[in-house]
Amino acid sequence: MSTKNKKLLAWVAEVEAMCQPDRVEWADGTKAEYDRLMQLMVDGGAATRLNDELRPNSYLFRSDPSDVARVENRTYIASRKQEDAGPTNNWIDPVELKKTMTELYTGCMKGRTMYVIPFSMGPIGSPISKVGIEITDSPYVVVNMHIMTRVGDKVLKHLGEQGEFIPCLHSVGAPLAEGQADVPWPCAPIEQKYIAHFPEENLIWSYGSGYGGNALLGKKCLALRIASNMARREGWMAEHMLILRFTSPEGRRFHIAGAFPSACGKTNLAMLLPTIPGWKCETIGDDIAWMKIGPDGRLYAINPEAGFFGVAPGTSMSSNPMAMRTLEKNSIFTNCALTDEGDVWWEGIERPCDHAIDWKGNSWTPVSGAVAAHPNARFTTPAAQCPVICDAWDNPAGVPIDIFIFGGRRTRTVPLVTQAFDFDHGVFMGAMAASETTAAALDVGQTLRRDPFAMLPFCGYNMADYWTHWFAMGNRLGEHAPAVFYVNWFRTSRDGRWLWPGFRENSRVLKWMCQRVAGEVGARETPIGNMPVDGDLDLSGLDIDPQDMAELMEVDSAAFHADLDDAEAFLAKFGDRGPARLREQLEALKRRLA
Ligand code: GTP
Ligand code: SPV
Ligand code: MN
Repeated sequence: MSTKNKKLLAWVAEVEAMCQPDRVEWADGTKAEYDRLMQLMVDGGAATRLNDELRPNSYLFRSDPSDVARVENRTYIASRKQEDAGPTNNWIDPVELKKTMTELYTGCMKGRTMYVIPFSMGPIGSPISKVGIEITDSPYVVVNMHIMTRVGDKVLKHLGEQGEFIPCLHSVGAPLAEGQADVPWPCAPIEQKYIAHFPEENLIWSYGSGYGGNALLGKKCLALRIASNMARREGWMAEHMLILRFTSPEGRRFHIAGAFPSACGKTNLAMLLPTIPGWKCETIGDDIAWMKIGPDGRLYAINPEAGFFGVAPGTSMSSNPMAMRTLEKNSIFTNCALTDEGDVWWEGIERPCDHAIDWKGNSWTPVSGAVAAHPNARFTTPAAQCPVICDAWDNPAGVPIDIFIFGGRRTRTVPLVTQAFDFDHGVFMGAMAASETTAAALDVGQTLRRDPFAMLPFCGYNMADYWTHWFAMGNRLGEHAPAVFYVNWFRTSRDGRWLWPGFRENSRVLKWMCQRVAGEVGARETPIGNMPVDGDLDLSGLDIDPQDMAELMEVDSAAFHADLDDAEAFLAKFGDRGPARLREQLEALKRRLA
């Protein structure tokens, strides 16, 4: 440990006194530390080292079957006033919540090591980056943070004696009594889990879960819920967006940021290997974008993360070859299946598997009648290993965004692609976005829900104020505001087939967007937005039924009308706090559909 930051030292001492760990270790971010913690977890039965010939330096973990995803019902925005959290967030008075959680935290690290992880979200020293300190009793969290963020002494050095940091406290909530043996995946029962945010103090307290966004606090808790608050106060944006660079055969570059809800295709699009000749895609980020207006008036984005925490099932050499190559080595797998050869396996990997150990640790065969990998099984892998990582991915200045894409999972109603008439209309599209729910959250059921800007679970304040902030950013950006598009890769036929091949073929839709921005193609105006003129969407070499294509491009006014009723009811939840410009957009759409 090498810091003289008084605030940090005081906070660590305070947490140590409360949580009562057996010992305290400061994470230095080195490979030696990573290897030592992995060995500790292999010895303790929490991790399995994979076959080094098939998957060098990689490990598999199986979580407790109750702790497999984010828990939205246990996620709280504890602002002083409830209306500042808004109708879409869970709220508890911060004083009350701290009291409840202090009781839980008292003695909660007994028998365990408390790790102090200094980390940077974004390149160290970038004007957009932030320093966080995560305190955790989970060595699994430490090794994941090594990959997902920039960890260690270099962060402490940058922080200095006076620097500001975001305190992130995490415990799995499973103290060990004297002599009590540990379990492979310690966690607390659901009613004791709290993923708490105190936005007015830039403070995060998480208790009871060891999984993903519940526990790796730099990600959803800091980089979205807390950062969205800071961004609004400071005039920038923290969004649930992938970032990519798309380059035309002539060498013209377009930077695209896309917001889709969890498990709706960000990682896949970010690493896209285009099927159309001459076009090139390079990855900058796959989940989160922090964006600030630059000196030239354009919007610059950085990826605050350093790794990908991606959905494993469905990832294959045909759907996402660049992800498959990224995770060939130095990766952590959670809740995937283990093959007899000592490699990982999951549904949709497009490799045969006759026998495996499933995510629950049981013997599995293809006729077992259950999935081998949990639907929210994940890989943690270093961004720098991605074969198509963009050379600008860790540029502290970021990349200038030309295009925003919104979207979600809609089996019906929503066509393949539409372009907003202008930025205000684009904000309306983002605000009214809806998606069918996925396995990325444990407790949201299987329904269609409104998920504005894919931020429903991640906006750390009143969503109505968030929309106002989007309009304010639009005002400031003016003619530099990115063009806005809405996509749906997930439309199905009446007999349940995907109508659009998706994945690598999505490059065709990106090409159309870039050509629109470059003024190379026109558009057909429809009530819901501008759509491709017949022949402009490049379908060359693609074997797609013209009937399916027609259905993908259809605008069903009656279905949109029904959707509008739902959107209107959603907007009504926010009362007068919802921006008038959003209601104007809604009325205008109604008139166009009539
Ligand atoms: P989070 O990490 O939870 O934020 O998810 P994400 O938005 O990065 O989603 P991801 O790219 O991991 O995709 C999630 C699931 O959607 C996977 O099972 C993919 O196979 C599937 N998927 C992604 N893109 C497409 C597509 O274009 N078409 C279809 N049909 N499925 C897709
Ligand atoms: C998401 O759910 O959007 C994720 C996974 O990216 S987690 O980090 O668990 O939030
Ligand atoms: Mn995500």
